[in-house]
Amino acid sequence: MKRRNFLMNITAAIGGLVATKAIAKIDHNNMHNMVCDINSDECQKGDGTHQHMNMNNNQMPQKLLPTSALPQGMDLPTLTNLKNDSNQKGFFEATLYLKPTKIALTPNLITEFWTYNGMTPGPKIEVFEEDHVKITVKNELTQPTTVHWHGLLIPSDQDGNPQNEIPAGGSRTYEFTIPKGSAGTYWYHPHGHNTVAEQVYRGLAGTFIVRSKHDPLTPIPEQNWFFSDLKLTDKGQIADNSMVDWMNGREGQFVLINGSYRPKIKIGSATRIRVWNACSGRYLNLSIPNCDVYLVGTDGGLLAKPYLLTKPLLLTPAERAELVIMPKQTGTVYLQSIGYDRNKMGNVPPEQDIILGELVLTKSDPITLPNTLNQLPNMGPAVAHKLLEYTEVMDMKQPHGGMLFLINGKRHDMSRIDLKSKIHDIEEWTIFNNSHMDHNFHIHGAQFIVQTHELNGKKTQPDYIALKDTINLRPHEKLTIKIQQNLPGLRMYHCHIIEHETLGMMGQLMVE
Ligand SMILES: [Cu+2]
Repeated sequence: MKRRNFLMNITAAIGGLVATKAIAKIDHNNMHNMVCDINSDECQKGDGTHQHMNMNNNQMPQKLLPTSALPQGMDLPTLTNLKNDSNQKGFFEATLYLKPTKIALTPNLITEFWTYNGMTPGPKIEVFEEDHVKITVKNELTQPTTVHWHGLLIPSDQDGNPQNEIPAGGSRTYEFTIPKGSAGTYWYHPHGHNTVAEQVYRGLAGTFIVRSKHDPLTPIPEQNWFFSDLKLTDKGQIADNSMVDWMNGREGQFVLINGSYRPKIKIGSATRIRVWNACSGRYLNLSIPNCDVYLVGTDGGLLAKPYLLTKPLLLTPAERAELVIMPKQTGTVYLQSIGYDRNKMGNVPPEQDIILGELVLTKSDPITLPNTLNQLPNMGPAVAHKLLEYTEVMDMKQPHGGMLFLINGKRHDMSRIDLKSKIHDIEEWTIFNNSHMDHNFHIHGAQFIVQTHELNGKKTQPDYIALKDTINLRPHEKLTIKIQQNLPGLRMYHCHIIEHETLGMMGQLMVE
């Protein structure tokens, strides 16, 4: 009997579900030991093998909670501050407890998250430039963790590298001084070995704001929009990653702002908004209708001068922005993420616009923003050059559907130093996304300035000069950045689609 007939007979006899399993097993055996570039001809021969692999290695579909199960339209919650236990001026001392926490999303829906101090997002840390920070972390989870202070310019041994894990039940104290001139919008999240994806999607992430005593935007009222992604099973519990999540980066059915689903956000006058994309894999392409929207800051602090946005603001996972929003009309509009095609793998539905919240606008007199916001470092000529290449390969011996995401042909290895830099050297890095889907690039220990984008043979310069620690790359895009590491030690660089980072797309830089 031919295989096709054989499978049809099984389907007829015992139902489609089991037959699907049988196909999966046969295809898996056929593909065993296969290693290929996902874009190569070998990987996509006419039998559609590539497509089958994406489908057949998928887990049984998980039933998800309908989006109608969570309340919408609540007032945007404010983020709770982490209490400073010190009375000493210029000193911030506190404790973060990591623990499983049951949270009632509705009176009938109790979800177990992993939290910092019982809340998700974790408590907001707010300090001034030059403050000394001492934070003790008590790990009450059953797996090791670290805390990475994303974007902050602090010593590498205090930055939560995967080599420095806090064991389950253990604790450690992180201690660092916030450098002068580094006021900006940062965050903290775990960075342990192979555990980041799960720890973040279970709720571990929080905001970290560094203030300047000479902030040119100080009189403007502020809001914080911390975007996170939540995927709940029909039982209301945090869903495991599916194969599609591992391939494309996890996306849940709920996008939350400050932990609330589609909240109501009141903007009664010109308002400064700090925005975080703390989603594991979701790209946000923010549309804020009926307002003048000025971009005033990025990952590492304020821009040199305000930049009026004329299109949606793309924020990829881990990127931050500071905006000043001035309502032009009174009324209620949707805050949306406009569908952005990042060339996901597999049979996934086309990207759609999604509603993130409801903006209740009150027209107010526009304010004049200062012409100059910040003095950005003038990086001179580069004295060293580095080249990174992102690729994707399939290796059916690997878990999570067999995808590996590589930098310079290698997957992350904690014991290997991939690159070396001399402390204080100004370097030019070229990052080449030699793959078919968008990835972003994040590096620890420094804020860089993008010099050029190159796509389809066309070189362009960024629309504005900005301090960045995370930046997106389109498929086959080449990006050059200038970067200076001013502290010695080991630094990680990686794609911040957390599943890709976990599946290998991370490297290690030693600064000496
Ligand atoms: Cu990636």
